[in-house]
Amino acid sequence: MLTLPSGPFADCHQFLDPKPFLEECVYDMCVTGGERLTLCRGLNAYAQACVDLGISVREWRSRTNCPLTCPANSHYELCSPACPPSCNSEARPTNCSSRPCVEGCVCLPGFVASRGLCMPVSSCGCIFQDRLLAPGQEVYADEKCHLRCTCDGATQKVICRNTTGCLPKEHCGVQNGSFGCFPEYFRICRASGDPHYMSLDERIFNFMGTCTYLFTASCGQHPSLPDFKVFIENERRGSQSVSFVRSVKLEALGIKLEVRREYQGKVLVDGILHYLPFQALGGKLVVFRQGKYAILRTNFSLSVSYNWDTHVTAKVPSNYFNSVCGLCGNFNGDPRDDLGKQIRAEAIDPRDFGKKWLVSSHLGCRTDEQHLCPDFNKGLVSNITQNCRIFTNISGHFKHCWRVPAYNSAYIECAYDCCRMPGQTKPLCDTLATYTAICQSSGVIVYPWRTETLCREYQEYQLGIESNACSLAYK
Ligand SMILES: [Ca+2]
Repeated sequence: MLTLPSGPFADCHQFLDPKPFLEECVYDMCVTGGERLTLCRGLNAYAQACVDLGISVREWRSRTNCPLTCPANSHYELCSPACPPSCNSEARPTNCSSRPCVEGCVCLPGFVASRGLCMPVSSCGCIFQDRLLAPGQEVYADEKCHLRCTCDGATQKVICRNTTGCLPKEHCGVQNGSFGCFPEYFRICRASGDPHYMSLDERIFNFMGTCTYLFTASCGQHPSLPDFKVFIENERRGSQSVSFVRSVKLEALGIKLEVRREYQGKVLVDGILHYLPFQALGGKLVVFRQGKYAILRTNFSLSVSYNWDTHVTAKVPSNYFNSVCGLCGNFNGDPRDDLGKQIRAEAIDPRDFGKKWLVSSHLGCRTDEQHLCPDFNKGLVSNITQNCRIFTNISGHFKHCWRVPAYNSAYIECAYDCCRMPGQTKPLCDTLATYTAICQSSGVIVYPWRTETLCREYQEYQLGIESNACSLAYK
């Protein structure tokens, strides 16, 4: 067929000698035992060489049974345009109209060629200030974050509008390589131990409820900021008067994420169990593991962590200032009003506050647990002081932690837990682990404190330091 004077390649013979192609084809067919694919490849080589010289060949594929497989949303054509429509029409070669047609796959109407495939025109994105924007992507076109431009996928045009600029408690600048409005700062709320709470405004209180509560949620924020809700479910473990976190839920961007104590290393996404790391909505929500913690992070700078055991944090960006509610308080910079407004000189009872944020009750859960230490006696006090001295030792393992504001409550929490659960070492170990994480997350070094006799059961979770370094005795 390659050399037939009346064959499909005849028009090309005077420009390109087909004999070497014929010889090569025969040789390859001999080597492969007459394989059809080899024949197709040999014929295609000559057809392609002719097209490259600007010579069109006639239809040869059907009579040789060498069909061309075309990607989705395209069909085969013997004579198709040399420069098919693509997302970037400006990048088209200038001499397209004078080029002869080529054999190949042609995208169906409404689709364009992109990286060897046919994509819907609406997925092309826009070219703006010499950069490519994805459909729906928004950027600022000025240095003060006032002119906001959006790529319209349907038209590939960028639409710009004037805005009032960044929200209060946001700054306009560059972060992680992208330019836009970002929170000025963050505040952390946490529940730890049995459990102790520290609100976003750093109010510390104890609340022993064992039901499900609203930990923190958006409440009346700016309309451009997404809604979110973080719930914690507590449980009683052993002791009758204390509670621990059993589950943390984050609802944001239409997805429900839950990290439960019984599913170590995993996350429930809308009720279905997934291994970590996990991401949804093209990375707008991600869940990954960092040390002993599950980190749930959103694209609007809110993140939640839980160590599948006792310690939960919610890191809230400053653009939600004075626009959150729940056990973590209102985030208005004033710790005094975090348990609600004080009426006259009466002390505020965290149980009343906790009741306010009760979301659901499971069988046997209680919100009105006594929160005072029942058998607080002098013997116990000295015992507590002994156990918790590790936190107050100014030259000890936590000696650099004093510059971390949240560390101030470490000793109180430790004493409280030891009082609640006398004779047990787990509360002390948990408090030590919690404050290790708090100090380390502030970039402060904590010296290895686990020993053969203290908190030995977690030896495998060392601080990333060789285990012999931990023989430093706790005194
Ligand atoms: Ca407050």
